[in-house]
Formats: sequence, structure tokens, C-alpha cells
Amino acid sequence: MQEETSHKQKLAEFEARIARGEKIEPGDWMPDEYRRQLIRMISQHAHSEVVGMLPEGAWITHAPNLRRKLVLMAKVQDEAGHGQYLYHAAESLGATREEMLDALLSGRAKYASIFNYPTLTWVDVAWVGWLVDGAAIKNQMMLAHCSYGPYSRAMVRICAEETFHYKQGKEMIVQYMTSGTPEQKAMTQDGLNRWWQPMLMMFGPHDAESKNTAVLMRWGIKTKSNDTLRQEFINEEVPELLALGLTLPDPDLKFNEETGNWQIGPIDWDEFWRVVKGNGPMNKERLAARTKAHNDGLWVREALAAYAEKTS
Ligand code: FAQ
Repeated sequence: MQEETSHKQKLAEFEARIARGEKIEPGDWMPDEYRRQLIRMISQHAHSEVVGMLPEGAWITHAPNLRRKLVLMAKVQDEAGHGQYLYHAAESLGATREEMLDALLSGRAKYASIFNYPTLTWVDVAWVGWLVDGAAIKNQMMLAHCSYGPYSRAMVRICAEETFHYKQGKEMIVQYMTSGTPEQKAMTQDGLNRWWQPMLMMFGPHDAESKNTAVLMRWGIKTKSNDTLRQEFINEEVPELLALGLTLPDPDLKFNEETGNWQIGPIDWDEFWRVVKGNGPMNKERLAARTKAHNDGLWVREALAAYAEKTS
């Protein structure tokens, strides 16, 4: 009975801290479910950054000129750094790197569905920058205000870098659409046709189907729902895409004067769940590439462990 009262009291104090806008720090008391939700989300986010290096990384050796190659290398390296910050943030909650990597490589962990699609042409690098980094920033600007200190601070740095990623993608699309050849314009439209729907899915299922949102919002981890962020992103990007002469691959797209929103047609959630469950176009290749990188890095981990033992 006394134990129950003390738990209720701790929970009330914890929720009051969140209501006052205070950050929760690693050693602070927190409900088990808060810790579980954060480990789930942050580790998935870390995996997304690391797997997310693969679709664009494939184009580094095919970049059309030195400037584009330097920018792309810097971007892909940034994503590795984001993975590091995020794995550290999850470690601050008690998750170990080994557990998290094991979950990823064994296929038990989720990561952003979008990275299971192939980058078929060079312009896909540009679309990943504009649409994928753009959608990621939209979500992460919200997470920069989340109640868990280490996650929110990691997000501030990550968002600054993702903004550069977004701009380099947009710069390429603008160039191809305003001064490109007819082939470049056609390639750009083809890329938009393939990336638009998967990008919309990145924000997660509709609010009515989103099982985690309620608890995440209660504890200030998320402050906006999946549908709210998706709609904000659509409203911001559609006018810019149309202004470049691009066609959105959605016959139902229209501006709703009453709500002030760009209204979209249905999203193919069957495809989303197929991809999330491991059966997307590139799931197997992505996990095989991460497993190879992990195995190739074994000698580095062994050398570090031997050095640590020798110097301790
Ligand atoms: N993909 O209840 P909800 C990036 C799962 S970073 C796969 O609505 P929640 C940088 C979800 O986990 C992109 N699975 O979930 C970059 C849950 O299953 P669970 C990653 C998804 O957590 C750019 C189930 O569906 N960003 O791109 C997805 O409230 C370019 C039910 O969903 C983050 O991870 C999905 N798209 O909302 C790198 C940000 N959506 O876990 C390289 C942090 C949902 O219960 C190149 N995460 N699921 O088994 C979040 O903000 C949230 O977790 C959401 C999902 C918004 C992703």
C-alpha cells in the first residue's frame, strides 16, 4: 500500500516536472514505460540514421562531379554521426550497444520504412535530401523540444545538419527543373513519382491507428501527432514542388479552401506494413550490408577491447 502511494507520488512529481517544461535527465526517476518508449524510439531512430546511409552511399562513386561528391560524402558521414549521438542517448537509459545492434541485425528492430526503397538514378539522392531529410527535420524539430534531455539536445545538433542536407537536395532539384535538359527534367519527375508516397508513410500510421502516440504525448516525448506533422509538411512542400513545374503523383490532391490544407488521396498502408515487416524492395539488401559492415568491423572492436584491457 505504502509502495503504491509512493509510486503514485513519484509519478505525480514526474508529470509536474514535465508540465513545467523541465527536462528529465538520465539519473532521474522515470516510469518504466517512459524509459521503454524512449529506448524503442531512440534506438529505432539510431538504426534509421545508420541504415539511411546506404541508399545515398551507393551513389558516392557515381557522383557527376567533384562538388557533388564532396557534399554527398559529408552528408553520408553526418548520418553516421547522428547514429552515434542517438545510440549514446539510448545508452543513457540503460540499453547497451550490443543489444541494440543485435536487434537490428537479427531483423527484430524497426527502422524508418523509407530506407527499404532503392535509389535508382542520381536524382534520387536529391529527392532523399529534399523529401526524406525534409520529413525527418519536420519530426525532429518537434523532438528537439521533447522531455528527455539527452534526446532533445541530440536533436538540436542533428536538425542543424539535416537542414544542410535538405538544402543540398532542393538545390539540385531546382537546378534540374529550371536549367536541366529534358532528360534531367524527366528523371526528376520520375524520382518524385517514386518517393512521394513512401515519404508520406515516414510520418507513421494515421492517428487513429497510432498505438504509441497517446502515451508519448502525455509525457512530452511527442508534442504533435503523426497526421499533424504529415499535413504540415505537405502544406509546406506542395506549393514549392508545383512552382517548379512538377506533377504530384496523386490524382486526388487538391487545396481545401475551408481548412487551408492540401488534401491528399489515400496512402497505401498495406505497402507500409509489408515494408515495416521486412518485405520491402530492399529490406534484405539493407540488413545484409549492415551485417557485412558489422562483421568487417570486428577487428576494430577487438583491438579497442585489448587496448582498454592493457591500459586499465
Ligand atoms: N517506419 O504508434 P506509432 C532520417 C512503427 S531519421 C518504420 O505511430 P510512434 C534521417 C512504429 O515504430 C527517420 N516503422 O509509432 C535520415 C510502431 O511500431 P512499434 C527516422 C514505423 O513511435 C535522412 C508502429 O509502426 N526518424 O530519416 C514507421 O508513435 C536521410 C505504430 O506506429 C525517427 O525515427 C516508419 N516510418 O511514431 C537519414 C524519429 N512509422 O515500435 C539518412 C523518431 C511508425 O510499436 C538519410 N521516431 N512505425 O513496434 C518517431 O518520431 C516515431 O517513432 C514515428 C512513429 C513518428 C516514426
